[in-house]
Amino acid sequence: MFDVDAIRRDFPVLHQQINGKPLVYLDSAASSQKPQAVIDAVDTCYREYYANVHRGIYDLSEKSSDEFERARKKVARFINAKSWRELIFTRNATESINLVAYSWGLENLHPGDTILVTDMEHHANLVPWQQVARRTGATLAIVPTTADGLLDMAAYKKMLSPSVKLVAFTLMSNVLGTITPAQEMIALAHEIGAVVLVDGAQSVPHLPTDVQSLDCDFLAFSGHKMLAPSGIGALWGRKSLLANMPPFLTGGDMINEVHFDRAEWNQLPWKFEAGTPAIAQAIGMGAAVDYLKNLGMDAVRQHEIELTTYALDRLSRVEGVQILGTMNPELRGGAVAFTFGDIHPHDLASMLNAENIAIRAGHHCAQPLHDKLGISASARASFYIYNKPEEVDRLADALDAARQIFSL
Ligand code: 7TS
Repeated sequence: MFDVDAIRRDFPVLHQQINGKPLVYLDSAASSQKPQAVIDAVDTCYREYYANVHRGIYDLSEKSSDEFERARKKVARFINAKSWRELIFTRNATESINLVAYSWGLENLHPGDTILVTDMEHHANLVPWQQVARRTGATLAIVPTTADGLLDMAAYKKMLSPSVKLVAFTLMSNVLGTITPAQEMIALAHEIGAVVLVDGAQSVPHLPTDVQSLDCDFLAFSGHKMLAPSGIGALWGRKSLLANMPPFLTGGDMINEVHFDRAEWNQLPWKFEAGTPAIAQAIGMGAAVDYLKNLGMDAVRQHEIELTTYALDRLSRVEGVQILGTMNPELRGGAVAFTFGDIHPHDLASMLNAENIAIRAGHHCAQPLHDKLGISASARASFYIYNKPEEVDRLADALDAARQIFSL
Protein backbone atom coordinates (compact mmCIF):
# COMPACT_ATOMS: atom_id res chain seq x y z
CA MET A 1 0.00 0.00 0.00
CA PHE A 2 1.35 3.41 -0.98
CA ASP A 3 0.42 5.44 2.08
CA VAL A 4 1.03 9.12 1.26
CA ASP A 5 0.05 10.28 4.75
CA ALA A 6 2.63 7.95 6.29
CA ILE A 7 5.23 9.14 3.76
CA ARG A 8 4.46 12.78 4.58
CA ARG A 9 5.14 12.12 8.24
CA ASP A 10 8.72 11.25 7.26
CA PHE A 11 9.31 14.73 5.77
CA PRO A 12 9.75 17.35 8.52
CA VAL A 13 9.71 20.32 6.14
CA LEU A 14 6.19 19.54 4.96
CA HIS A 15 4.74 20.06 8.43
CA GLN A 16 4.62 23.81 8.41
CA GLN A 17 2.06 26.48 8.00
CA ILE A 18 2.59 30.06 6.93
CA ASN A 19 -0.18 32.48 7.84
CA GLY A 20 -2.30 29.50 8.83
CA LYS A 21 -1.93 27.84 5.43
CA PRO A 22 -0.15 24.50 5.06
CA LEU A 23 2.77 24.32 2.68
CA VAL A 24 1.98 22.85 -0.74
CA TYR A 25 5.34 21.93 -2.22
CA LEU A 26 5.01 21.44 -5.98
CA ASP A 27 8.60 21.94 -7.09
CA SER A 28 10.19 18.52 -6.73
CA ALA A 29 11.39 18.54 -10.35
CA ALA A 30 13.75 21.32 -9.24
CA SER A 31 14.69 19.56 -6.00
CA SER A 32 12.93 17.11 -3.74
CA GLN A 33 12.43 17.39 0.00
CA LYS A 34 14.32 15.06 2.35
CA PRO A 35 12.95 12.35 4.63
CA GLN A 36 14.09 11.98 8.24
CA ALA A 37 16.05 8.83 7.31
CA VAL A 38 18.29 10.87 5.00
CA ILE A 39 18.65 13.72 7.49
CA ASP A 40 19.57 11.14 10.15
CA ALA A 41 22.16 9.44 7.93
CA VAL A 42 23.92 12.76 7.31
CA ASP A 43 23.61 13.75 10.97
CA THR A 44 25.01 10.42 12.19
CA CYS A 45 27.93 10.69 9.81
CA TYR A 46 28.94 14.07 11.23
CA ARG A 47 28.18 13.17 14.84
CA GLU A 48 29.75 9.74 14.97
CA TYR A 49 32.36 8.92 12.38
CA TYR A 50 33.12 11.74 9.93
CA ALA A 51 36.66 11.81 8.53
CA ASN A 52 38.18 12.06 5.08
CA VAL A 53 37.91 8.89 2.99
CA HIS A 54 40.43 6.56 1.38
CA ARG A 55 43.44 7.79 3.33
CA GLY A 56 43.20 7.31 7.08
CA ILE A 57 44.60 4.31 8.88
CA TYR A 58 42.58 5.21 11.94
CA ASP A 59 39.11 3.88 12.79
CA LEU A 60 37.07 6.95 11.93
CA SER A 61 38.45 7.20 8.43
CA GLU A 62 37.95 3.49 7.86
CA LYS A 63 34.33 3.72 8.98
CA SER A 64 33.79 6.83 6.86
CA SER A 65 35.34 5.15 3.81
CA ASP A 66 33.29 1.99 4.36
CA GLU A 67 30.03 3.94 4.59
CA PHE A 68 30.93 6.04 1.53
CA GLU A 69 31.68 2.92 -0.53
CA ARG A 70 28.57 1.16 0.84
CA ALA A 71 26.50 4.09 -0.44
CA ARG A 72 28.10 3.69 -3.87
CA LYS A 73 27.08 0.04 -3.95
CA LYS A 74 23.51 0.91 -2.99
CA VAL A 75 23.24 3.53 -5.74
CA ALA A 76 24.80 1.13 -8.27
CA ARG A 77 22.30 -1.59 -7.33
CA PHE A 78 19.42 0.91 -7.52
CA ILE A 79 20.02 1.33 -11.25
CA ASN A 80 21.03 -2.34 -11.66
CA ALA A 81 24.63 -1.62 -12.65
CA LYS A 82 26.68 -4.74 -13.30
CA SER A 83 29.46 -3.43 -11.08
CA TRP A 84 29.89 -0.70 -8.45
CA ARG A 85 33.09 0.24 -10.29
CA GLU A 86 30.90 1.74 -13.01
CA LEU A 87 29.30 4.20 -10.57
CA ILE A 88 31.13 7.50 -10.27
CA PHE A 89 30.07 10.02 -7.66
CA THR A 90 29.82 13.56 -9.03
CA ARG A 91 28.20 16.75 -7.74
CA ASN A 92 25.08 16.43 -9.90
CA ALA A 93 23.74 15.42 -13.31
CA THR A 94 25.32 18.53 -14.83
CA GLU A 95 28.79 17.48 -13.72
CA SER A 96 28.15 13.90 -14.87
CA ILE A 97 27.28 15.10 -18.38
CA ASN A 98 30.27 17.46 -18.45
CA LEU A 99 32.51 14.58 -17.42
CA VAL A 100 31.39 12.60 -20.47
CA ALA A 101 31.56 15.66 -22.72
CA TYR A 102 35.08 16.65 -21.76
CA SER A 103 36.55 13.20 -21.24
CA TRP A 104 34.84 11.02 -23.85
CA GLY A 105 33.70 13.82 -26.17
CA LEU A 106 36.96 15.72 -26.66
CA GLU A 107 38.81 12.46 -27.20
CA ASN A 108 36.39 10.75 -29.59
CA LEU A 109 34.63 13.43 -31.63
CA HIS A 110 36.11 14.87 -34.80
CA PRO A 111 35.14 17.21 -37.67
CA GLY A 112 32.39 15.54 -39.71
CA ASP A 113 30.96 13.71 -36.69
CA THR A 114 27.45 14.44 -35.47
CA ILE A 115 26.09 14.73 -31.93
CA LEU A 116 22.32 14.27 -31.64
CA VAL A 117 20.29 15.78 -28.82
CA THR A 118 16.57 16.52 -28.61
CA ASP A 119 14.81 19.87 -28.55
CA MET A 120 13.52 19.29 -25.01
CA GLU A 121 16.90 18.96 -23.31
CA HIS A 122 17.73 20.78 -20.11
CA HIS A 123 20.62 23.20 -20.70
CA ALA A 124 22.79 20.68 -18.81
CA ASN A 125 22.45 18.26 -21.72
CA LEU A 126 22.79 20.87 -24.44
CA VAL A 127 25.41 23.48 -23.56
CA PRO A 128 28.23 20.95 -22.87
CA TRP A 129 27.61 19.47 -26.33
CA GLN A 130 27.64 22.92 -27.93
CA GLN A 131 31.03 23.46 -26.31
CA VAL A 132 32.39 20.09 -27.37
CA ALA A 133 31.08 20.57 -30.91
CA ARG A 134 32.85 23.92 -31.08
CA ARG A 135 36.11 22.46 -29.85
CA THR A 136 36.13 19.28 -31.95
CA GLY A 137 34.50 20.52 -35.16
CA ALA A 138 31.63 18.06 -34.72
CA THR A 139 28.09 19.13 -35.65
CA LEU A 140 25.23 19.33 -33.17
CA ALA A 141 21.84 18.29 -34.57
CA ILE A 142 18.50 18.60 -32.80
CA VAL A 143 15.83 15.90 -32.89
CA PRO A 144 12.38 17.52 -32.72
CA THR A 145 9.37 16.72 -30.60
CA THR A 146 5.92 16.39 -32.15
CA ALA A 147 3.11 18.91 -31.62
CA ASP A 148 1.84 16.86 -28.66
CA GLY A 149 5.23 16.90 -26.99
CA LEU A 150 6.43 13.38 -27.77
CA LEU A 151 9.76 12.54 -29.33
CA ASP A 152 9.44 12.47 -33.12
CA MET A 153 10.67 8.94 -33.79
CA ALA A 154 10.31 9.25 -37.57
CA ALA A 155 12.61 12.29 -37.53
CA TYR A 156 15.01 10.55 -35.14
CA LYS A 157 15.30 7.51 -37.42
CA LYS A 158 16.00 9.76 -40.40
CA MET A 159 18.67 11.67 -38.51
CA LEU A 160 20.56 8.54 -37.47
CA SER A 161 23.17 8.72 -40.23
CA PRO A 162 26.56 7.01 -40.04
CA SER A 163 28.14 10.33 -39.00
CA VAL A 164 26.29 10.21 -35.67
CA LYS A 165 28.80 9.28 -32.98
CA LEU A 166 26.86 10.31 -29.90
CA VAL A 167 23.18 10.50 -28.99
CA ALA A 168 22.41 12.34 -25.74
CA PHE A 169 18.81 12.63 -24.61
CA THR A 170 16.60 12.94 -21.57
CA LEU A 171 14.54 9.99 -20.45
CA MET A 172 12.01 12.36 -18.89
CA SER A 173 11.57 16.02 -19.80
CA ASN A 174 11.52 18.50 -16.93
CA VAL A 175 9.10 20.73 -18.87
CA LEU A 176 6.87 18.56 -21.05
CA GLY A 177 7.10 15.58 -18.71
CA THR A 178 7.64 13.42 -21.81
CA ILE A 179 9.06 9.96 -21.28
CA THR A 180 11.17 9.13 -24.31
CA PRO A 181 11.16 5.62 -25.83
CA ALA A 182 14.70 5.19 -24.54
CA GLN A 183 15.16 1.48 -25.11
CA GLU A 184 14.19 1.73 -28.77
CA MET A 185 16.22 4.92 -29.27
CA ILE A 186 19.30 3.29 -27.75
CA ALA A 187 18.97 0.12 -29.82
CA LEU A 188 18.67 2.19 -33.01
CA ALA A 189 21.68 4.33 -32.08
CA HIS A 190 23.75 1.24 -31.36
CA GLU A 191 22.89 -0.18 -34.79
CA ILE A 192 24.88 2.67 -36.33
CA GLY A 193 27.63 2.39 -33.74
CA ALA A 194 26.81 5.56 -31.78
CA VAL A 195 27.42 5.92 -28.06
CA VAL A 196 24.37 6.88 -26.00
CA LEU A 197 24.16 9.12 -22.94
CA VAL A 198 20.86 9.19 -21.10
CA ASP A 199 20.02 12.17 -18.90
CA GLY A 200 18.23 10.48 -16.02
CA ALA A 201 17.97 13.58 -13.78
CA GLN A 202 14.15 13.43 -13.88
CA SER A 203 13.63 9.75 -14.61
CA VAL A 204 15.79 8.02 -11.99
CA PRO A 205 13.84 9.58 -9.08
CA HIS A 206 10.49 8.64 -10.63
CA LEU A 207 10.81 5.44 -12.69
CA PRO A 208 12.37 2.02 -12.10
CA THR A 209 15.82 2.19 -13.76
CA ASP A 210 17.80 -0.74 -15.12
CA VAL A 211 20.91 0.26 -17.06
CA GLN A 212 21.46 -3.30 -18.22
CA SER A 213 18.08 -3.64 -19.89
CA LEU A 214 18.18 -0.02 -21.12
CA ASP A 215 21.58 -0.84 -22.61
CA CYS A 216 22.70 2.80 -22.63
CA ASP A 217 26.39 3.70 -22.38
CA PHE A 218 26.14 6.50 -19.82
CA LEU A 219 23.46 7.55 -17.36
CA ALA A 220 23.66 10.88 -15.52
CA PHE A 221 21.54 11.74 -12.48
CA SER A 222 21.41 13.93 -9.37
CA GLY A 223 20.87 12.96 -5.74
CA HIS A 224 18.95 16.07 -4.73
CA LYS A 225 15.95 15.27 -6.94
CA MET A 226 15.62 11.80 -5.37
CA LEU A 227 15.50 12.63 -1.65
CA ALA A 228 19.28 12.88 -1.19
CA PRO A 229 21.24 15.96 -0.12
CA SER A 230 22.36 18.46 -2.72
CA GLY A 231 26.00 18.32 -3.82
CA ILE A 232 25.97 14.65 -4.77
CA GLY A 233 25.08 12.97 -8.06
CA ALA A 234 26.26 10.11 -10.16
CA LEU A 235 27.47 9.04 -13.54
CA TRP A 236 27.03 5.41 -14.47
CA GLY A 237 29.14 4.35 -17.44
CA ARG A 238 29.85 1.14 -19.31
CA LYS A 239 33.12 -0.19 -17.94
CA SER A 240 34.71 -0.72 -21.37
CA LEU A 241 34.19 2.98 -22.17
CA LEU A 242 35.16 4.36 -18.75
CA ALA A 243 38.34 2.29 -18.74
CA ASN A 244 39.58 3.99 -21.93
CA MET A 245 38.57 7.53 -21.05
CA PRO A 246 41.08 10.05 -19.72
CA PRO A 247 40.32 11.62 -16.34
CA PHE A 248 38.09 14.68 -16.31
CA LEU A 249 39.63 16.38 -13.27
CA THR A 250 43.08 15.54 -11.93
CA GLY A 251 44.69 15.80 -8.53
CA GLY A 252 44.46 13.80 -5.33
CA ASP A 253 42.63 10.49 -4.91
CA MET A 254 42.35 9.81 -8.65
CA ILE A 255 45.97 8.71 -8.99
CA ASN A 256 47.82 5.53 -8.35
CA GLU A 257 51.36 6.87 -8.53
CA VAL A 258 52.71 10.38 -9.06
CA HIS A 259 56.21 11.50 -9.99
CA PHE A 260 57.34 15.02 -10.84
CA ASP A 261 57.06 14.29 -14.54
CA ARG A 262 54.09 11.93 -14.75
CA ALA A 263 51.21 10.24 -13.00
CA GLU A 264 49.40 6.97 -13.29
CA TRP A 265 45.62 6.83 -12.87
CA ASN A 266 43.76 5.03 -10.13
CA GLN A 267 41.33 2.20 -10.91
CA LEU A 268 37.65 2.78 -11.60
CA PRO A 269 35.67 4.50 -10.22
CA TRP A 270 38.23 6.61 -8.34
CA LYS A 271 40.00 7.64 -11.57
CA PHE A 272 37.12 10.05 -12.04
CA GLU A 273 36.84 11.27 -8.45
CA ALA A 274 39.59 13.84 -7.95
CA GLY A 275 39.81 15.50 -4.54
CA THR A 276 37.84 14.98 -1.36
CA PRO A 277 34.33 13.90 -2.35
CA ALA A 278 30.97 14.91 -0.83
CA ILE A 279 31.19 12.25 1.88
CA ALA A 280 28.13 12.82 4.08
CA GLN A 281 26.07 13.69 0.98
CA ALA A 282 26.97 10.38 -0.68
CA ILE A 283 26.03 8.53 2.51
CA GLY A 284 22.77 10.48 2.46
CA MET A 285 22.21 9.35 -1.12
CA GLY A 286 22.62 5.74 0.04
CA ALA A 287 19.88 6.34 2.62
CA ALA A 288 17.68 8.00 -0.02
CA VAL A 289 18.01 4.98 -2.27
CA ASP A 290 17.10 2.70 0.68
CA TYR A 291 13.99 4.81 1.27
CA LEU A 292 12.88 4.66 -2.37
CA LYS A 293 13.64 0.96 -2.62
CA ASN A 294 11.55 0.35 0.44
CA LEU A 295 8.60 2.11 -1.21
CA GLY A 296 9.27 0.24 -4.45
CA MET A 297 9.91 2.17 -7.65
CA ASP A 298 6.92 0.55 -9.38
CA ALA A 299 4.70 1.93 -6.61
CA VAL A 300 6.42 5.34 -6.88
CA ARG A 301 5.62 5.40 -10.59
CA GLN A 302 2.05 4.22 -10.04
CA HIS A 303 1.45 7.00 -7.51
CA GLU A 304 2.85 9.50 -9.99
CA ILE A 305 0.57 8.27 -12.78
CA GLU A 306 -2.48 8.55 -10.51
CA LEU A 307 -1.59 12.03 -9.29
CA THR A 308 -0.63 13.26 -12.77
CA THR A 309 -3.89 11.89 -14.20
CA TYR A 310 -5.77 13.85 -11.56
CA ALA A 311 -3.70 17.00 -12.08
CA LEU A 312 -4.01 16.96 -15.89
CA ASP A 313 -7.77 16.64 -15.60
CA ARG A 314 -8.23 19.15 -12.78
CA LEU A 315 -5.88 21.81 -14.16
CA SER A 316 -7.10 21.55 -17.75
CA ARG A 317 -10.59 22.39 -16.47
CA VAL A 318 -9.35 25.69 -15.02
CA GLU A 319 -10.28 28.37 -17.53
CA GLY A 320 -7.18 29.90 -19.12
CA VAL A 321 -4.81 27.02 -18.30
CA GLN A 322 -2.93 25.59 -21.27
CA ILE A 323 -0.91 22.51 -20.35
CA LEU A 324 2.33 21.81 -22.24
CA GLY A 325 3.05 18.27 -23.44
CA THR A 326 1.01 15.14 -23.81
CA MET A 327 -2.22 14.61 -21.85
CA ASN A 328 -1.51 10.87 -21.65
CA PRO A 329 -0.17 10.28 -18.10
CA GLU A 330 1.33 6.92 -19.12
CA LEU A 331 3.68 8.77 -21.47
CA ARG A 332 4.83 11.43 -19.07
CA GLY A 333 6.10 12.13 -15.59
CA GLY A 334 4.76 14.40 -12.92
CA ALA A 335 6.17 17.70 -14.09
CA VAL A 336 3.20 19.66 -15.42
CA ALA A 337 4.12 22.96 -17.07
CA PHE A 338 1.43 25.32 -18.21
CA THR A 339 0.62 28.84 -19.29
CA PHE A 340 -2.27 30.80 -17.81
CA GLY A 341 -3.75 33.30 -20.22
CA ASP A 342 -1.37 36.22 -20.51
CA ILE A 343 -0.48 36.25 -16.81
CA HIS A 344 3.28 36.13 -16.55
CA PRO A 345 4.36 32.90 -14.82
CA HIS A 346 6.47 34.91 -12.36
CA ASP A 347 3.44 36.95 -11.29
CA LEU A 348 1.46 33.77 -10.97
CA ALA A 349 4.13 32.08 -8.87
CA SER A 350 4.28 35.12 -6.54
CA MET A 351 0.54 35.05 -6.15
CA LEU A 352 0.59 31.32 -5.38
CA ASN A 353 3.39 31.90 -2.90
CA ALA A 354 1.03 34.11 -0.93
CA GLU A 355 -1.10 30.98 -0.59
CA ASN A 356 1.98 29.00 0.51
CA ILE A 357 1.97 27.04 -2.77
CA ALA A 358 5.47 26.57 -4.19
CA ILE A 359 5.71 26.17 -7.96
CA ARG A 360 8.43 27.07 -10.41
CA ALA A 361 8.17 29.78 -13.06
CA GLY A 362 10.55 30.55 -15.91
CA HIS A 363 12.07 28.55 -18.72
CA HIS A 364 13.20 25.76 -16.35
CA CYS A 365 16.65 25.71 -18.01
CA ALA A 366 15.04 24.65 -21.27
CA GLN A 367 14.99 27.98 -23.07
CA PRO A 368 15.28 26.62 -26.65
CA LEU A 369 12.16 24.48 -26.05
CA HIS A 370 10.24 27.56 -24.85
CA ASP A 371 11.49 29.48 -27.92
CA LYS A 372 10.17 26.70 -30.13
CA LEU A 373 6.81 26.79 -28.36
CA GLY A 374 6.70 30.56 -28.88
CA ILE A 375 6.59 31.41 -25.17
CA SER A 376 9.21 33.02 -22.97
CA ALA A 377 8.29 31.18 -19.80
CA SER A 378 5.84 28.78 -18.23
CA ALA A 379 4.58 27.89 -14.78
CA ARG A 380 5.33 24.37 -13.56
CA ALA A 381 3.84 22.22 -10.83
CA SER A 382 5.76 19.02 -10.21
CA PHE A 383 4.83 16.11 -8.00
CA TYR A 384 6.58 13.46 -5.97
CA ILE A 385 5.86 10.70 -3.48
CA TYR A 386 4.58 13.05 -0.76
CA ASN A 387 2.02 14.97 -2.87
CA LYS A 388 -1.73 14.38 -2.66
CA PRO A 389 -4.76 15.18 -4.85
CA GLU A 390 -5.89 17.74 -2.23
CA GLU A 391 -2.77 19.75 -3.07
CA VAL A 392 -3.72 19.76 -6.75
CA ASP A 393 -7.11 21.10 -5.63
CA ARG A 394 -5.40 23.86 -3.62
CA LEU A 395 -3.44 24.81 -6.75
CA ALA A 396 -6.51 24.73 -9.00
CA ASP A 397 -8.56 26.81 -6.56
CA ALA A 398 -5.73 29.34 -6.24
CA LEU A 399 -5.56 29.57 -10.05
CA ASP A 400 -9.28 30.29 -10.17
CA ALA A 401 -8.82 33.03 -7.60
CA ALA A 402 -5.86 34.45 -9.55
CA ARG A 403 -7.95 34.57 -12.73
CA GLN A 404 -10.47 36.76 -10.98
CA ILE A 405 -7.80 39.08 -9.59
CA PHE A 406 -6.20 39.46 -13.01
CA SER A 407 -9.68 39.61 -14.66
CA LEU A 408 -8.56 36.98 -17.15
N1 7TS B 1 18.60 17.29 -16.73
C1 7TS B 1 17.30 17.45 -16.46
C2 7TS B 1 16.27 16.74 -17.29
C3 7TS B 1 16.92 18.26 -15.39
O1 7TS B 1 15.62 18.42 -15.12
C4 7TS B 1 17.91 18.90 -14.61
C5 7TS B 1 17.56 19.85 -13.50
C6 7TS B 1 19.25 18.67 -14.94
C7 7TS B 1 19.56 17.86 -16.01
C8 7TS B 1 20.37 19.27 -14.16
O2 7TS B 1 20.38 18.77 -12.88
P1 7TS B 1 21.39 19.36 -11.80
O3 7TS B 1 21.07 18.61 -10.56
O4 7TS B 1 22.74 19.09 -12.31
O5 7TS B 1 21.08 20.82 -11.69
N2 7TS B 1 16.30 20.42 -13.60
C9 7TS B 1 15.83 21.46 -12.86
C10 7TS B 1 14.55 21.95 -13.01
O6 7TS B 1 13.72 21.50 -13.77
N3 7TS B 1 14.39 22.98 -12.16
O7 7TS B 1 15.52 23.16 -11.49
C11 7TS B 1 16.44 22.22 -11.92
